[in-house]
Amino acid sequence: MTTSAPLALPGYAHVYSGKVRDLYAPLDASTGKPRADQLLLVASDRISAYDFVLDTPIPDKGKVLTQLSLWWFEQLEDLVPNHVVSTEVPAEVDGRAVLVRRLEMLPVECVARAYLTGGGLGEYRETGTVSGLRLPEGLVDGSRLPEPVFTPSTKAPVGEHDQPMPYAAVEAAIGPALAARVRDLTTAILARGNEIAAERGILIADTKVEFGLDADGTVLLADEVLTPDSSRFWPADEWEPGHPQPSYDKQFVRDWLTSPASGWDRSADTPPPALPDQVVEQTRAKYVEAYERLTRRRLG
Ligand code: Q0Z
Repeated sequence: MTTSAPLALPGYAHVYSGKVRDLYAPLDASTGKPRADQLLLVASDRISAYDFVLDTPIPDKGKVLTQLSLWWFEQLEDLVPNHVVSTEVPAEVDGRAVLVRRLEMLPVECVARAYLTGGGLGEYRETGTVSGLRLPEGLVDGSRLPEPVFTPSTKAPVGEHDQPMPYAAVEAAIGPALAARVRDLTTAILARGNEIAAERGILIADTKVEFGLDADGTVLLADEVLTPDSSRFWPADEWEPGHPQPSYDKQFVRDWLTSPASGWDRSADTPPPALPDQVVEQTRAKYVEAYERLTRRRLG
C-alpha cells in the first residue's frame, strides 16, 4: 500500500483525501483559520481499477471530470440547485477544482439505475426485485429498465464497499419527506442525463449523487454529477444486453491489467503494475471523447 502526501495549496488547509480526489478548506484571510462555509474540491489525475488506485496518472482526467460536472450542473439547474460557488481556484489546480458551499451532507449514497447490471442485477437474479421494487421478468445483464430506479446505499469509509440500503432505512435516517425528495431528484437526474447523453452516443447505466442541506433546509446537489467516476458510461453503439457491457472510459485499462502482458494476478493481493504509455494515451482519449461528445465543447 502506497500513499502520497496531498498537494500543499497556499491559502488552503487539506481536509480529506478520497481515492482520486482531495478536499481543502479555504483559509480566512484575516484569521488564517479554515472557513466553515466553503470547501475546495480538487479532482486529481489518479485512476482506480479493480479497487486499486493505480500508480500511473491519466493526464487531464481531473480536468475532464471537473469540467463535465460543471456542465451537468448547468443542464440540471432547473431540476435542482447545486453547491458551486466559483471556479476561481489556485493556478496549481486550475480547471480541476471548484469552490463550493459547505453543506450538511445527507448520510445516504443516492444511486439510480437506468440499466440492469452490477449489484442491481445480482438482487434481480435472486429475488426479481431491485432495491425491493418488483421488475418485469426476463431482464438480463445490460437490459434497460422501464424507468430509473432509486437504489440507495450506505456511505462506507474509504477501502470498504457501500452496502445497499432499504428505502425504509433511508426514511429512518433522514425522514420520509427528505427521502422522497432525494429519491425523486436522483431518478430525475439520471433520466435527464440519459435524454441528453443518448443523442450523443453514451448510455448512463447508473449513477451515484450526493445531496446536502443549506441552513434553510434547502436540498442542493453536491459533490460531482454524471461523471465516469460516479456513473457507468457505456458506448451506445456497442450496447447488447445479455452480457457485461464494455466501460466507456476504463476498458483499455481493464483489458490490459487482465491480459498476460501485464503479468498481474488480480486474485493475488498484489498492487497492479504501472500502465504502458499506449494504454494511458488511449484512456486519456476516451475521457476527452466523453467530455467532447456530451458537452459538444472542446476541452480547453
Ligand atoms: C464531499 C469528497 C474528497 C471531494 C464531503 N458541498 C459539500 N459540503 C460538505 N461536504 C462535502 C461537499 Cl461536496 C463533501 N465529499 C466527498 C471527498 C474530495 C469530495 F476527498 N466529502
